[in-house]
Amino acid sequence: MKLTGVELLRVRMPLVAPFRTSFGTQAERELLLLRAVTSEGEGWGECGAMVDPLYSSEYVDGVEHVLRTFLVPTLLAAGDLTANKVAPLLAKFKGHRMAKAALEMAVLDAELRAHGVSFGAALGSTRDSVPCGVSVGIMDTIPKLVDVVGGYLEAGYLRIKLKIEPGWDVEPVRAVRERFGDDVLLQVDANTAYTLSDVPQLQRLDPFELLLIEQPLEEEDVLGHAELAKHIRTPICLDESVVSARSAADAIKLGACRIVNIKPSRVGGYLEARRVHDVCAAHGVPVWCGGMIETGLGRAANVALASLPGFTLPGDTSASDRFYTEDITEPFVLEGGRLPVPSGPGLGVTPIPARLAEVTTAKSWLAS
Ligand code: SMG
Ligand code: MG
Repeated sequence: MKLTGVELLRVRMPLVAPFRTSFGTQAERELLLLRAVTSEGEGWGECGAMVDPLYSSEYVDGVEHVLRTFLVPTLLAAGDLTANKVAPLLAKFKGHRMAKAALEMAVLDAELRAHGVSFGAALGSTRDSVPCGVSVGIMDTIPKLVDVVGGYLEAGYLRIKLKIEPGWDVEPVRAVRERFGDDVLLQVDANTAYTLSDVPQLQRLDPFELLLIEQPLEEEDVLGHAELAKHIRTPICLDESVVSARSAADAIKLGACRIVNIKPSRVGGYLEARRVHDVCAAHGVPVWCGGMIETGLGRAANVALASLPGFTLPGDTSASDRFYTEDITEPFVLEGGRLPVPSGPGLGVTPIPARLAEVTTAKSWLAS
């Protein structure tokens, strides 16, 4: 297969409601899509990066720049290409994992479509649907939060994740437990908002039997997480800190986490995400699939990944209508708290042309 060109599409979609995390509030999702054109057909990629470098260091304009200047030209010049060659070809460029992940995803999609193989089959799927959780933002009031959580439980979500930050942690958790009971699978995500001086406050979450606390401390503080783990009962799950299979192995060995959130964009692509899964499985560490407010394209690939055997916890693989009134693909619809794993070639979904045109704010074509 030869890569002949890549189209970069800048897309902007309103969210059904603002999504507030410990690092900011988002009312719309602006992201980058890639259409890889190859000698065997085309494939789609989606980049997890947000407009501002607040979740991690990457951001949409930076991704676009590194793709245009370094990553895409390298693959265009590479001659015979397979998805497995993408990461080794791009390895000399440090970092920029979200940019690399999007490009690899587009090449992988093109390759799999050409061979008539689905993402799920290629990655090692063992199920045809996956259990779904939902990530619930920080709200202005506790009654509003309880209302929103009630709506998601009614919709069938099998696990609730509450975004937390100092000042919004024990009380929201208590309110959700009091209203919906101890059987609800409940977890929290701090997006690095705490420090080790918050140990006493984080200990106050212990009685609520949470599934996990996600990324309480900063990204680089793996040893801090190992220290925190000695003082709290809630299992620690790492998100931002795990950027590769190697860093996952290190974190596990150091005792920094008992569970891992796998986001393909954060670790440089679906092929590395599978290696993170394999490393965790080898250590008996449960994993689940994270989310970056994906469109139907990224969602399709995430659902495929989440159908691997080590994904034993429900992921942030919510339905399209969790964030979007109208998706750019056929929507993913919750059925009994689960989403079906697409079975068609490649991602198994494609953008609806008229819908894609509506949300596209800029396009550019890169070719050799
Ligand atoms: O796609 O359902 C989704 C979002 C899930 O909470 C979610 N993602 O840290 O896990 C996380 C956040 C990162 C993105 S927040 C803007
Ligand atoms: Mg997270």
